[in-house]
Amino acid sequence: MRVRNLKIAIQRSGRLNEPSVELLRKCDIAFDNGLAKLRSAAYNFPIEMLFLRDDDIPQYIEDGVADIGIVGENVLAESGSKAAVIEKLGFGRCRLALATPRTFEYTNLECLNGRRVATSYPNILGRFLEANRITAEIHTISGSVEIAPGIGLADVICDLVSSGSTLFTNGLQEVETVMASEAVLISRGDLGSDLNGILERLLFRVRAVHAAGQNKYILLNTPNERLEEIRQLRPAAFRALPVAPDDQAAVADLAPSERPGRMGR
Ligand code: PRT
Ligand code: ZN
Repeated sequence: MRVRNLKIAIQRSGRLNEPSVELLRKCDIAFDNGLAKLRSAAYNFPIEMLFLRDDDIPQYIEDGVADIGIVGENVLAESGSKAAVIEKLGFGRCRLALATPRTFEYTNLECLNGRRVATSYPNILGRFLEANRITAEIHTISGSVEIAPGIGLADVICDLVSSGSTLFTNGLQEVETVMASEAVLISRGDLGSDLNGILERLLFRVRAVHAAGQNKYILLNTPNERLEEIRQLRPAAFRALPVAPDDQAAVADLAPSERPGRMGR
């Protein structure tokens, strides 16, 4: 029997679409990605992409419409879905934060007792307030949360923040982090051995892309007499090519991107 394709749900348009598509392409998965397309099968890997609204992805995975998906941890936590996180992806980083007007004299969470908080994340916020024994009124709104205090709808907001400029331009100050978030690969628990095999192959590639992004390939020319000195500093470095003139060599090495190794003075 022919094994069916693994189905991966990714955001159709929005902040996670481009990095998700780019990740799959870096995994050497070739597919068409027209905006009008809702699904697209890869030409060279047993996977099919489903392009969906991010909020719907956890439910589609639970219902078996998709097997795996890429969403923000914030969306997964809000959905209450049982889909499991199988890999953190390192993009779409942000935080769900509480913010007040800058005129609000905030000292600690107790200041929120009895206040109205506007958010698109009532479930995460409700759990956070309960865990901290704060009684506040949650107003659920689906967008433009940052204008809620200005129009008298709420005293406080709970919204996603990355650079902080939206809060700043709306006269708000960030006062507490409710949760940190980044894009994650999520999966249904019961994929069966064939689909799990495809998922393992995909994960191997995702991890290789991640590892490659954390290293720099160093290639330099050096006089032959300094080769030994380089080997002392970078034992894994190797003589890649002889180069002209004869007393020179090209040396190659891998070094972590954040802290490139010193290969000489
Ligand atoms: O249409 P669909 O439902 O699929 O998309 P969406 O509009 O719900 O989501 P989208 O594309 O805005 O965000 C998708 C995911 O990106 C979120 O669920 C987060 O996991 C992640 N992400 C990362 C962000 C941000 N950073 C972010 N800054 N999502 C939203 N924002 C918004 C925030 O709501 C606020 O309006 O950006 C504004 C704040 O940004 P700064 O830089 O001014 O702080
Ligand atoms: Zn959404």
